[in-house]
Amino acid sequence: MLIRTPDNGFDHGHASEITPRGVYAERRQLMRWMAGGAAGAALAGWAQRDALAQVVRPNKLAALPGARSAVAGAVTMEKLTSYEDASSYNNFYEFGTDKADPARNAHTLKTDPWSVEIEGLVKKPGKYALEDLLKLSAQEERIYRMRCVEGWSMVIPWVGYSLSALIQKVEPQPGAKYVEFLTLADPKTMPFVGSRVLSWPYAEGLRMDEAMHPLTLLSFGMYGEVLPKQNGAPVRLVVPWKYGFKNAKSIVKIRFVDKEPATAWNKAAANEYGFYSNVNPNVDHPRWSQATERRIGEDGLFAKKRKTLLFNGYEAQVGQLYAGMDLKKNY
Ligand SMILES: Nc1nc2c(c(=O)[nH]1)N[C@H]1C(S)=C(S)[C@@H](COP(=O)(O)O)O[C@H]1N2
Ligand SMILES: [Mo]
Repeated sequence: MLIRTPDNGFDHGHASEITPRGVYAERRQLMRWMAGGAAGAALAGWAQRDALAQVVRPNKLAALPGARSAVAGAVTMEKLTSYEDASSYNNFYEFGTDKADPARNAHTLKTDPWSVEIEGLVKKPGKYALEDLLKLSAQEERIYRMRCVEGWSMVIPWVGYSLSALIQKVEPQPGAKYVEFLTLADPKTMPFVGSRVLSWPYAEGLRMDEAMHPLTLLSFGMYGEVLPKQNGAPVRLVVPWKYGFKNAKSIVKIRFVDKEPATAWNKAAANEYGFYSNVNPNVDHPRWSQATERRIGEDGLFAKKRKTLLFNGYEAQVGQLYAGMDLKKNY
């Protein structure tokens, strides 16, 4: 989602964002075999996850299992994106603007010790240690589609719990209408903080009812392990009906506010990235269509694009949040 500014000279349009992937033919064939047909149904989810971990994970991170979530809509049976793709094709601009940069550069991120500061219109503000956040509620596994504004998607088994569990614990005041998320901006460990592509720290926001929706996940892991650094360790947001950029990584501050907070991408290009950022095939990005998407892992020369679904397919769960709103205006 690189944008053009007079001084960075970047102009990555749509097509060039979809960098051709290396072909790992044998591995992919194996995955297809594992996930295909009847075997696929049996191997979907847990078993497939374990199989994936064994096949593509030579150096595992610490285990972080979660019980399968019972939240409505929290588990899609679609084929999982391989761990390798999900952890090597990333957006994390603090570590560079190329999709391969985060996996290359994020090793410098220090995730221990870590704490998240809760502040603003809330009865129990304070600094919450990661260890305490991890235990605040039971860890669940949720298999979500993730759709990036650039036109690609993945299916990832996240581990975490509903953000609402944390919000209830810290007791927002009645005046709190929005939740703002601020992420780490440490120039010593993040080589691109200080670049002028975005203003730092990376900021995101949700309306209170969006933040309280059971599908909104505070995530600590994926594929049964703690998050890799390039995926936003040690704690990030996953909001499956919104474009990927709403999913703030490496969160250090959660602030309860009364007004719609500024967000990093909206500040960078307000006409391209609105506050809501709901996945919507009917509202084009000014420079490209949002009607279709490419599933990462299916990007062979002849792979068909998929139709993008309203709210990324989560309309039954979240459509009500936007009843009566003009989604063309509130993009
Ligand atoms: N702090 C921070 N969070 C971020 C970003 C970023 O650049 N910095 N990029 C966003 C974008 S554009 C996307 S698509 C997702 C990508 O998450 P993933 O790499 O785990 O797939 O992270 C989002 N969260
Ligand atoms: Mo994105």
